[in-house]
Amino acid sequence: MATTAQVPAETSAAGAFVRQAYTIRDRITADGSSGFPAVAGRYHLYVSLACPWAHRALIVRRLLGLEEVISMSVVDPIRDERGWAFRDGPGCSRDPVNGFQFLSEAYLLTDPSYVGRYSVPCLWDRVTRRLVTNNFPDITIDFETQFRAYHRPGAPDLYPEALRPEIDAINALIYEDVNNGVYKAGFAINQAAYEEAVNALFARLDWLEERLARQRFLVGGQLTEADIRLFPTLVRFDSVYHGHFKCNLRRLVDYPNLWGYVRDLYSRSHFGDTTNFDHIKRHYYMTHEKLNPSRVVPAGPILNWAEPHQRALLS
Ligand SMILES: N[C@@H](CCC(=O)N[C@@H](CS)C(=O)NCC(=O)O)C(=O)O
Repeated sequence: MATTAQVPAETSAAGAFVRQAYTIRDRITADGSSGFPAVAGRYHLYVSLACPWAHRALIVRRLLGLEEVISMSVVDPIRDERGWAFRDGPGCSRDPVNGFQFLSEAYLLTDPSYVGRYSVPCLWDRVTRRLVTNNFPDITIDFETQFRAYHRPGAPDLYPEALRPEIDAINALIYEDVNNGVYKAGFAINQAAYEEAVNALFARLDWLEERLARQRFLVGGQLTEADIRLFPTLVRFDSVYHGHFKCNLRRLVDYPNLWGYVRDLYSRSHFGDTTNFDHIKRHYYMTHEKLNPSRVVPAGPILNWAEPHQRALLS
């Protein structure tokens, strides 16, 4: 079993946020050579609608038409010291596969000595009764490349072979400075670590703003895995990262191209309709008690996602 003991995400000696390494890292393969064959009805995806890493998997599952192939449960957005839980509530689902009350049960059945965080997204295997992976970058890539036989007719190729080097390169930059950058700013425990993260984040947003002035999508004139990974961070930006994580040099709406780009994606099937601001805001403001001890959830910001954009002219 490809799991190892680990320590939770925490802060370095210099006060910087350090993301834990992913520890359950098996892969699903079309030919079954990994021991986990891509088979309809075998796997179950656990997600939170609040979580940007899980949001990627939600979008890809729907874009590729895998809803009937890979089943899914949505955890309650409020996480306490027991971790993610299955409760009744708007937009949440119970766990129909195992009847778990807490996501920790899936981790501990997989590896009774597991000491890491019980994170979403993760993928459960009904046959071996264990988690296959909680390594979020692999989940979307395996949906895109290993489940091809089950994609809906006309499904987009989100990870085309010819574009993979460029997609991988831009994903690495965006992960470091933007996707994880907002967490590094938000969870820094001293001024220097915060400033380093926030400056790198906004330098990268400035760079993306320029790139997206000339092209509709991040790579190759078509929607790819790179856009799927950037969208969940951008769509949350003004609602949670700007205030709660102190990423406030600028708002996203102050960047005409980035704001147009994210509205363009939001208006497409399976981007806006997988975005749940109620779960997003309640999760961030009510779960990170150190950052927001009152757990009061702000009312704003008011954002007009339907504002017209001219992005089609760039195609
Ligand atoms: N597995 C990764 C990435 C996924 C992730 O961070 N998921 C968050 C939600 S956005 C989570 O489930 N955290 C659970 C926890 O910290 O207890 C990690 O834990 O760093």
